[in-house]
Amino acid sequence: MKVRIIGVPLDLGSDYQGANLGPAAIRIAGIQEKIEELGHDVYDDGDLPVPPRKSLSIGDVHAKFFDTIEKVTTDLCTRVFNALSEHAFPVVIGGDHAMAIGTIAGVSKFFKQHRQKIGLIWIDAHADINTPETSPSGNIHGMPLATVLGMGLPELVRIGEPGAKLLPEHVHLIGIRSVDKGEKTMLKKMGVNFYTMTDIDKRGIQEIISKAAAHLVKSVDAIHISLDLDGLDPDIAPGVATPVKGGLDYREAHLIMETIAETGKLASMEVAEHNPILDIRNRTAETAVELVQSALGKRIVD
Ligand SMILES: [Mn+2]
Repeated sequence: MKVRIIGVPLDLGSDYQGANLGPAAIRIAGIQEKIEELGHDVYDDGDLPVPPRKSLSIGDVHAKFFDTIEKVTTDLCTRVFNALSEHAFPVVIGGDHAMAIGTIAGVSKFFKQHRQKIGLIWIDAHADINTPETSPSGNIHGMPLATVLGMGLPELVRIGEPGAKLLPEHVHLIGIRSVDKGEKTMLKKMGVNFYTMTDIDKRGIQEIISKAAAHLVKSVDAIHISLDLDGLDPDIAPGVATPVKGGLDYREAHLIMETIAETGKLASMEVAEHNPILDIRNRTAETAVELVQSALGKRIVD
């Protein structure tokens, strides 16, 4: 398989600086070589241009830096669409999670063109389903799931194509443990499938991800994984802006990747929120690379 790595050095979606260094740290952890080890042809497209924070004004305090985020995610949408059009598997490395607006717009645009439906596995400590009206911080990295479902800032919702990029019932949100008040209402109203850490404690990740995978296999044509590294436990992924205790452990996260890989429908993947400033000896980037390997077919015994 042909794989394209697309770097998105974006940290404008968060108040905390440093996620713009994420792509570099993930490359240092060997993402290209580790994917090549699995027998894939890997092309690194380098990083998308993102202007420095100091050259910009915040703009709307309810959706900070939205005009620049609009430009970057529009660019990303095109890159992801082009990669899929040449039968490559895009691996998008970030960068804060606002980038998912562009990645998913590109994936959606490509599969809609072929009259195919997409499903989404979204791993996160947070629900990312705020809108400018509900967000306590105005940080767009807390809004991407709402945006791809067609809710929130019109300038971001219309990226790629107007409106929602997929159906809420085709979203499986896994690992949440820090959800804002407005988001709780939104999650239930939208009808997204979600699994809190309590659900995972009670039912086990194996049951949850097997059922989610089986559901997507019968209802969609292609699956995208949006992996926010803060969905993982801070012990294995300390390098994130908004860590929350009690996350997915190392093997739980790998089982999610392995199970989705086994569906044969995984079409694209992104890894968001790595902040090397906060990391410990690049541990988070290494974890991220290992999870990408599992998603792309690595098995303990082949
Ligand atoms: Mn997130």
